[in-house]
Amino acid sequence: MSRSALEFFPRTSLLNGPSPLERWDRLTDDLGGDVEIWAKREDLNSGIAYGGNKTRKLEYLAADALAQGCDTLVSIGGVQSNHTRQVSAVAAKLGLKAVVVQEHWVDYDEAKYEETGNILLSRIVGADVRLDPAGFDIGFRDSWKRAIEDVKATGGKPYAIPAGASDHPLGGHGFAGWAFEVEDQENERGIRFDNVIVCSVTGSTQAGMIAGFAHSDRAQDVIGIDASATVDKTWEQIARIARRTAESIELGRDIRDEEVVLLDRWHDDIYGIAGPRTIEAIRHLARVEGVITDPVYEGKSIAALIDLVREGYFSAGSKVLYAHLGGQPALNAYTEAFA
Ligand code: 5PA
Repeated sequence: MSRSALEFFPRTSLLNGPSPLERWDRLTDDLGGDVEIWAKREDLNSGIAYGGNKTRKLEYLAADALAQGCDTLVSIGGVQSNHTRQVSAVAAKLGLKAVVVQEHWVDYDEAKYEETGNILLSRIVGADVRLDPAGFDIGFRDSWKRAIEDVKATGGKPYAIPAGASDHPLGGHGFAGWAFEVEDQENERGIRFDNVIVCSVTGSTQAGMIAGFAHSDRAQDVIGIDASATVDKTWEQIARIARRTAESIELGRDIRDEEVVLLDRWHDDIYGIAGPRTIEAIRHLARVEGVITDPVYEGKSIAALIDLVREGYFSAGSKVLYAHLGGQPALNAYTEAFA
């Protein structure tokens, strides 16, 4: 009974209850009306510095940090990381400190890229923001290990959170809970989704969904859209975290390789920069539904959703759930992409 096993893990409340579930009527009609498009709005999940997918994951990691008596959250991401902004804001909310390493994951030199958007918010909430020249990689990083050692050296007690809160024993739990939350919302409304579309980079969002939905044999209905452009690494990380999470929440069986579905046609060949199709998809969703997505993550998965519906990937009458994971604050650092 994996659902009840998840309930044994301590959780610090950071969300405004279940995230909103909505039908996107105009996008459904715009794409021909045969496939119903719904969205679950993790971009609206919390009042803490705009929330997003990491805030849901951090409910479990923050509880662990507090239980261990840690006083500083230490994490890492790119300059415009949504994750480090959410770690910084959650630290503020809980009365902890935050040290966040911002690596040079993206070669994008718009003016004020290192000053506006997410990094501005991290500074406003009081994080110790450290810029580092290293390039993109979702693995464990020396700069992050150094930051952890620095906190110890100055008498602090660090809580280490890897990129995207992913490669961590509790990284998948938040989105395993998301899968159960979707099933509750389905039951309340008397509907059932045939597929979920989710953007993947560091992997624990999709991995958690897989571990959660596996208990009702729906894991293979979760379609990951790679935005890392290092697809093999991301697939391997999703599979590893899904297996670890499934074991931790007592699924009672292993996750099969075919339950880890990651499509690789929408990453625009590079992490962190949007190609013309992504920009077009962002404008399209915005003009049809008034919903904003970003050029690094959600714009890529929206482009995939639109293309897949147009290509007839989903059978007529099916219901597709788009997981909107947040990320809009980065837009201010990408104004030239919309010039
Ligand atoms: C991110 C990640 P995963 O990393 O869990 O696969 O999630 C991908 C994702 N959508 C999807 C948004 C808005 C995201 O922010 N962001 C990272 C960051 O540093 O912000 C971890 C890469």
